[in-house]
Amino acid sequence: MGFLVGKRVLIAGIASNRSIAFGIAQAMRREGAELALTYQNDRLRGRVEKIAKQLDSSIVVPCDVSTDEAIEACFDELGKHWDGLDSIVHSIAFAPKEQLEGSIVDNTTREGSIIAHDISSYSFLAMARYGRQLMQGRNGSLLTLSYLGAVAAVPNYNVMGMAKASLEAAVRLMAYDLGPEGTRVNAISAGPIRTLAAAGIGDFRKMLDHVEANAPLRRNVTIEEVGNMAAFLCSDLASGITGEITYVDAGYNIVGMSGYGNDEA
Ligand code: NAD
Ligand code: 0WE
Repeated sequence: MGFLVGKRVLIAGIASNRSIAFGIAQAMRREGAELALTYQNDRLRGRVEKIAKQLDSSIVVPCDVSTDEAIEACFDELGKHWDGLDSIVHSIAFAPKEQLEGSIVDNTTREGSIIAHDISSYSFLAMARYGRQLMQGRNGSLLTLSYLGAVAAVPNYNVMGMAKASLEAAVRLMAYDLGPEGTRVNAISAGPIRTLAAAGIGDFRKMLDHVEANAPLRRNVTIEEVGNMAAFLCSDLASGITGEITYVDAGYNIVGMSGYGNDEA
């Protein structure tokens, strides 16, 4: 029997079958969870509904996280289907494209910074607030997705690095706040994966090649591998883990001298 049997999970951030959130949904479904999915806008609705069918899910609700009203409406709608919720998966990030290149000092705008932090960090906190009631008394958990750029200077990641640092701090503060009611809060810091969010990034191939050449495992990670860690973290197997950032990156983050000792410069 799967280790998520009887768990109800809301998953936000599926845009395609390459999305990290899709890998997470598949792994959780495999382990027996019941899933509800959100979609950002009408452009994505049909696609997410099709994916929901594959995952035996009939709960598909809109949730553009740029307003509290939409987030509140999403949980109101969910409450019509479910009388309780065990986990929320937040797999959402956005910064205006032109913010993700060149000099962070020259190119970052006040507006770009506000959007990046709003959509990529604050929205996780807001989802926790509006989901809190449904999660009462179930020893549930919240999960978000981060990236190495939160804690190290990654070229071009720029203001998204600031937003991910804020997100990781939010994980710790939320874990401290919600711990007394039994709710755990964690993040997975994933290695680079070719998704829609990566599609717009120049030189992404070069980053994947760099990780493949230098990560201890000498390869990149998959959405299936991130999905397995997500399923574990949201399960009772992880009942003692909260406030933690877990790397699923083929070990790349522990290397202290990338390139030295292999053929890459
Ligand atoms: P993706 O494009 O498949 O998913 C990003 C999702 O964010 C989409 O579903 C999109 O609809 C959603 N989104 C953006 N703005 C939104 C809004 N205003 N309201 C609601 N939803 C909104 O890409 P992905 O790579 O699967 O990204 C998921 C998460 O994983 C992000 O937090 C990203 O930072 C993180 N991450 C990605 C990588 C990578 O290399 N792909 C690595 C580490 C972490
Ligand atoms: O978190 C991310 C990407 C998030 C992202 C992607 C986009 C592309 C389209 C946020 N906003 C936007 N806005 C858009 O208009 N990653 C971890 C993937 C990623 O993005 C990078 C990376 C990596 C890795 C950008 C620069 C350098 C490295």
